[in-house]
Parts: sequence; C-alpha cells; structure tokens
Amino acid sequence: MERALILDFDRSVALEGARALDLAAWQARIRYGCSLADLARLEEFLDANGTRTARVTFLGSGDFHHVSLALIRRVVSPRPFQVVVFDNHPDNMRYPWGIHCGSWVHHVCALPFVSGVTVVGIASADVSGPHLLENHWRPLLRGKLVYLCFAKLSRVAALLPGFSDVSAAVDRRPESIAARILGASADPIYLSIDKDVLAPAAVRTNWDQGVMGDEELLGIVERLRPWIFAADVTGEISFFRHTSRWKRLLSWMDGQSLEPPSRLTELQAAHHRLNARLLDMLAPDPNVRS
Ligand SMILES: [Mn+2]
Repeated sequence: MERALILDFDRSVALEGARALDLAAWQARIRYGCSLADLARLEEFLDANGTRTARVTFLGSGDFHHVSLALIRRVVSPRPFQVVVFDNHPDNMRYPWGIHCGSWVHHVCALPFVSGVTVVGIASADVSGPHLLENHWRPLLRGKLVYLCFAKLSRVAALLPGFSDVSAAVDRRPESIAARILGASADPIYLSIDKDVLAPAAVRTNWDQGVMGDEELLGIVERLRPWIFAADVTGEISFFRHTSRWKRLLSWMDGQSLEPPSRLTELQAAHHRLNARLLDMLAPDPNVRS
C-alpha cells in the first residue's frame, strides 16, 4: 500500500513525503457533489493511472468528502471492515441528485463488506429539530450506523436508534470513545477524518465546525491505531467559485460563504502542521527514527 497520497483537486494540501496526483481538472465536476456516474468516472481515471487506495489519502476541502466512498469501495480486503468517521455532520442526509459531501455515509452503509459505520463528534444541527427528518433512517434502524454526538441531544433525538449522546465530559474522553468503538466491533478500521469535527480554535474549515480539540482527536486516533489499516483526511480550507449556478445555490443554502476566506495561507499552514502529525501517527515514515 502506498504510504501517503494527495488527491489534489483544490491545491490546499502541502505535505512532505506524500505523492500528489493532479486532479484540478476534476474539481468543478466533483466538488460539493456529483452524479454517481461521475464518481465512477473518477475511479476509472484512478484505475487507469494505477492509483489504489493508499495508507493515508488527503482529499482537500470537506467539499470532497464523498470521494471517501470511492476510496472505501476500492479497498481490497479479505474480510469485512468497519468505517470510523470523524465529522461535525452525519454525512448521511438525503440528497436526490447523486452523491454529495453530506450524503456519502449512506452509500458506504450499503456496501456488503462494510460491517458497520460510526460517526464521531457530531455537534451540528443535522441531529436536531426538523433536520432529523433529513437523515437516512435505514442504516440507523438496521444498526449498521451509529452516531456518537458531542452536543447534547434533545430528548426526542436521544431516543432514536443509532443516536448516542457522548457530550458529557466522562463519555467523550478519548479512552471512553475508543473503548466504545472497539467494544462494539473488533473488525479492522478504515478511518475518515473531516477536520470540521474540530473546534475553530484548532483549524478553520469551509464548513460549520464542531467542538472537538485537536489533542482530543489525536488521542482517540492513537488508541484506535492498531486497528486502522487505511485512512483519509479532508477538511482543508480552500475556496472555489462553482461554475455551476446550481452548485453555487446549493452550497450557499448549506451556509457556505461565496467570498474567499481572508488569511487563506495562514489558515492553511495550521492544517499542514496537523496533517503532518496525523500522517506521522497513521503511517510513520520508515526512514525516520524517533
Ligand atoms: Mn464531512
């Protein structure tokens, strides 16, 4: 397995020791959302190019999180595996026009070789009020999908299948979260990190952010590490003016800014530092001895 790969759609990742595959020509088509046919075409391109799922893949902005589906279904594994997602959102919402960064988890749950999916760190409005109805219910009811929520759930939400409120300090300790995941399944783990799970004090992303600290995230990943065989990382901050008015409208409705963030270089530098730490933890460089 290749150690570190950047699927470089948006030029947001700079990381020593990682191969970058230039996908700028795909950005407009894939970013935010795309048809399932377009995602399959991207996979054909990766195949033609000899690119397989790497140990750690960096995807750029969380606007590309649905590319995780492509990486996960391209894993060749002799046995079922589980998927652990860090995200401020369930990414399991209804989206009738194909697949997008907020609906891909639903597609992963349908894969027969994925034994279960846990989304950790949700603190967004997607698990409260009327938005509850926009979640895909099947995987939650079947027990294939579990949400570990970092914000206090309403009394109604706390009763729903698959919803766990781990917002209390004792429940959200890294050792408690890791024990909960590993206690439910000892299957190998494919890890998908969207850094929007982090509080804005850690890094800034293109999306509304959660409440997790960077050391908290690293603490959980460290404990899951012996089970993790591959991972991807999204949540960089980058800016793109969609050429499609439809995508401009949809992303604006989701609360995304139409203006480029100020201090972009400075904000990206904080991501570069965190990415280097994540890569170091998930796939230590064999040439460096500490
Ligand atoms: Mn996401």
